Parts: sequence; structure tokens; C-alpha cells
Amino acid sequence: MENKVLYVRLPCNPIFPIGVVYLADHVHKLFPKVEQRIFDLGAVPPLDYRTALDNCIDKFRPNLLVFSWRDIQIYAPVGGRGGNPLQNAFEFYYAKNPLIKLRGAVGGLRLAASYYTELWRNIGLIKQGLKRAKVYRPETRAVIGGGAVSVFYEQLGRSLPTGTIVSVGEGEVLLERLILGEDFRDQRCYVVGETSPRDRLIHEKPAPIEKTACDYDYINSIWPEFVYYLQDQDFYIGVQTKRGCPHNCCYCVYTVIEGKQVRINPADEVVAEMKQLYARGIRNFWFTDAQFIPARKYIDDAVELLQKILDAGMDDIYWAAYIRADNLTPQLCELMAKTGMNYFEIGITSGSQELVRKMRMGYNLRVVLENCRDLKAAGFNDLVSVNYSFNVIDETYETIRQTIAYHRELEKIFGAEKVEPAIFFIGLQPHTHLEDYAFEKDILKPGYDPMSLMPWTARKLLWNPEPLGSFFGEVCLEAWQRNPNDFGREVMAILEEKLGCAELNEALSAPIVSEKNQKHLARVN
Ligand code: B12
Ligand code: SF4
Repeated sequence: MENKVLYVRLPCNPIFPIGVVYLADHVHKLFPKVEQRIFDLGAVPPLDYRTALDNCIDKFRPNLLVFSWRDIQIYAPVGGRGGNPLQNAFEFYYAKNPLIKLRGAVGGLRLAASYYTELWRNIGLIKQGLKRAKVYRPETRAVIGGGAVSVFYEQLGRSLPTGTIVSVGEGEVLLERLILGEDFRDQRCYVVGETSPRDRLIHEKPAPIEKTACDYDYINSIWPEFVYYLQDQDFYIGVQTKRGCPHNCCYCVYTVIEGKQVRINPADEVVAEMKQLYARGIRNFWFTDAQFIPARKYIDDAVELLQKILDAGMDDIYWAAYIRADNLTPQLCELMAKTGMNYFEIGITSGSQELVRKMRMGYNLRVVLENCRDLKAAGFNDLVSVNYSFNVIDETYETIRQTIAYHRELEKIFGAEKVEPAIFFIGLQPHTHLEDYAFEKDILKPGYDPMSLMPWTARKLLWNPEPLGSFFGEVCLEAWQRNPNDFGREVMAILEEKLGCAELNEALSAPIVSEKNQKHLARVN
């Protein structure tokens, strides 16, 4: 019997399911005769998940079920699916007022309940789908992948049905092998109940495939609900322009999952893909790369792409991305402004050069400021989100003062109302340098469960160690009390009231520390 592939995007906030779209496109280009269907639970009301999945399987009768799971970790500083996770956790851990502590505990319980419910619900959907599909095609296999699976592949396997293939990173080649019925065990995956994940599986290099423009006529033909994403004018549709990131930031696992080798998608192909979306009325694009300009040597590629977007006549679009603002030139800044970049996120994490170096982030903060000035001069006048994560390693009152000085300088450049400090606390992820550091410092023990939301584990995974942990806890609680709608700015204001602001020059200079005295993070890759 013919292969029939059903892609099930597991429930998720309404973010465009670019992962399954690209996989289906890739498979179609290689095997045009294979029948495929995309089923997006992100566009189905929660009460209908189970029935809708059954109905879809009854109609389509697949023999390969491709489950895509995007996100699991929820420590965002903003209202999440079960409330404001960071606020609940902090109220529970740090509030002195017993009533607020109790509120935190109740909120935390609600949150933990919603977290575990989602986890078990998704696992239940995978089991249900597989069972249903086997009624029609007993040989049906399930394979799961996506952002969340790549991070938690070791833990997720424990709860899945025997025979499920658990995949890390890009899934294109794995699906090719499955469709051809070929051996796939050299791919970054393992089979539940049959093989265990290889040691350092996550560090294996992804396959160097060259991406071509996604064929959206085809995608529309296998995914009637596609139009759902075209209706909302404010929606940002994902387009990937490259894969991989050469950096080594201590808390990031994506440099490992996507690999350090940057693979650029040809600009003509990216533009051809955007043109199809443009023709369907899309004007907002999110370049979903881990970093849009990962290093200086990719500046030319970014210039080429943006110039080609203009040449194609798409001069009324808006776009957003994660931008390493140390890799800009005046020419690139001009093109960014001209092509409609109206939002970007810089993940500098700290405004202290000393800490940025200790976290292995490879940023030169002075260069970031110079480039931001160029961007402003080029006419960029929109929103910048600056991601700060306090207290990652070796934070002191002095480095906090430096971060404030840095942030105030960014405000001088863009205008205070345009620079949004996004205060994240790192959610510790497995296979990162930070995890290794936590082992070294005895904060975590090998064998801990990185997916646990039990208060004693979650307190360590939501990275905010003492001695400064309680201080930050109290500052954040005060900020939520004073102005919950402008949390980030309020945190900065309170920190400045309490500690003052350093000279900018102190923030920008990192004292040279001898190799011997430098407290560095152990290498894990
Ligand atoms: C861009 C991005 C965003 C953008 C998205 C913009 C947009 N309109 O698309 C923004 C900034 C909005 C965002 C927000 C968040 N994000 Co985000 N985001 C990313 C990022 C950088 C890229 C995702 C992407 O689209 N990649 C491109 C597509 C093509 O790749 P893909 O979907 O991963 O699919 C490929 C593979 O995964 C695989 N694959 C996918 N499905 C399947 C299935 C099978 C069976 C197989 C074999 C393979 C496979 O093949 C695909 C093609 O190669 C990733 C990190 C990363 N570098 O991937 C984080 C990431 C997905 N985000 C993450 C999170 C947590 C979030 C937030 C929840 C953060 C927060 N706390 O607020 C929010 C909320 C998202 C929501 N659902 O509401 C996590 C999810 C995992 C986790 N830790 O739980 C990631 C992985 C980052 C990380 N290291 O933790 N995000
Ligand atoms: S620059 Fe971004 S994607 Fe690259 S390693 Fe650092 S945090 Fe990860």
C-alpha cells in the first residue's frame, strides 16, 4: 500500500507551524506521489482536540504519523497559558507577606496542574492517534520531533508508546528514510523501547540539505486550514533564511541542535517563498532563524536578501527577527529600516561586558551601541526588545549597576518608550554549559529531571541562585505590585533606585582576568 503521511502539529499558541510546513514541502519535492495532510491542533479549540484528531485519521488513514511539538517551557515574564508563570513562582519562593506567598502557591499549583495537564494531554493525543491509525493500517509508525522534543528528547521518550521514533533537530532526512523504508538509525533519533538515545546524540551534526522555496500552492492543497493564518493582519508568518549558530552562549542549546555550521538558504529561494505569501496578502514576516545575522561574515548574505526583497517589489512589508546587533554595518542598517524591520529582539542578557564574556556570548557591547546608533540614523523608529537575564553567573550589585547604565544608553539612542527591557530568568536546559556549571557548583545533581515542575526542582531550573536570588525575587515582586503592565521598565527603575547607575564606561570594559583566576564554565562540547 502507498505511504500516507499525516503531520499533526500538537496544541500550541497560534504560531505559524513552519516546521511541519517545511517538512511536508521537502517530502513532496522528493516523493511527489506520497499523499500528505497537515493537521494543526493549534487552530482547534481544546475541547475538540480528541474528536478532531480521530475524524482526521478516520478520513485520511495515514501509515506515518509525524507529531510536531513546539514548546514546553513556560517561564515567561508575561501572561502564559496558565497565568503569569514567573510571577507565581516568585511569589511562592520569595514573598515575605504570607498572603502573597499563599497566592503564589495557589497560582503555582494551578500552573503546575496546567503544565502537567498539557504534557499528559499531548502524550495522550500521540497515543490516541497511533491507536486509531493502526485500526486502518496496523503497520503505522509514529515519529515525534520539533523544538520541545529537541530539548527534552531524553525525558519525553519515557512516556511514549513503544516503537515511537523520537527525533532531535531537523527531520527532513529522517522522514526521507522512513518513506523509503530504509535504515534510519544513523539519524539523530532513537526508538522508544528498542534503543536508548546515544551518548551525545544531540551534539551530532545535522545533515547539510539545501533549502528551496516552500511551495505554498501545494501546502494549501494538503492543509485547508492554512487560511486561518492569513486572516489576521497582525500575524507574523515564519520564514527561515538560515540554520545554525556559531556562538557558544552558556545557557543555549540551539547552537548544538542546529549546529555551529551556519547554512544559508539561497536568497532567491527565500524571496520566492515570501512572494507566494505576499501574493496571499501576508505583509508580516518573522525570520525564524536562531539569529538573523549570526556573525559578521554573514552580513553580506543579509544584505543580499534584503536587497532582493526590495527588488522584488515587496516594499510594504514588516519583518521581525532575533538580531545580534554586533553584526551590523551602516549599509545593512539602512536596508533593515527600508525593508520594514519593525521589531527586533537583542539577547545581550546583561549590560555588563564582564558578565557577557563570562557567559561566553561573544558580544562586544560597545559595538552593539555603535550599531544601534547607525540603525537609528538609518531611520529605524520602532520597537526593540532587549532580553536581560539577571543573575546567570557571578552577578554583583556592580554588574547590575552596569546593566542599568547600558540600558539607559540604549534608551538615549532609541527613545525610552521604544526600548522594552524583557526580563527573563533563564530556564535551565539540558546539554548546556550552564547545566554543567550547575553540576560543578552542586546546584543540581546528574540525573535530575529537567522537565520537573515540582517546587524544589523548579526553583533550581528557573535559574536565580543565591546569594542574589532573594534580592531579585523581592525586586520583581515589587515591580509586579507597582506596575504589572510595564514589568520590565519597573524592574529597571527599582534596581536603579536601590543600587544607582554605573558609568557607561565601566559597563563596557571587562577587566582582563588571568586564565588561572578566571571562573569559567566547563566545556561540554
Ligand atoms: C523564532 C522563535 C520564536 C518566535 C516565533 C515567531 C514566529 N512567528 O514563528 C517567537 C519570538 C514569537 C517565539 C516565542 C516563544 N518561543 Co520560541 N523559538 C523560536 C526559534 C528561534 C525558531 C523556531 C522556528 O520556527 N524554527 C524554524 C522551523 C523551520 O524549525 P522547527 O519548527 O524547529 O522545525 C524543524 C525541526 O524542529 C524538525 N521538526 C519539527 N517538527 C517535527 C516533527 C518530527 C516528527 C520530526 C522528525 C522533525 C520535526 O524539522 C523541522 C524542519 O527542519 C526556536 C529555537 C530554534 N532555534 O529553533 C525557539 C523555541 C521554539 N521557542 C521556545 C519557546 C519556549 C518559546 C516561548 C514559549 C518562550 C516564552 N517563554 O515565552 C514563546 C512562545 C511561543 C508560543 N507558542 O506562544 C523553545 C521551545 C522549547 C521549550 N524550551 O519548551 C525553543 C525551541 C527555544 C529553546 N531553546 O528553548 N519563539
Ligand atoms: S547567539 Fe542566540 S542562538 Fe546563538 S548560541 Fe547565543 S543564544 Fe544561542
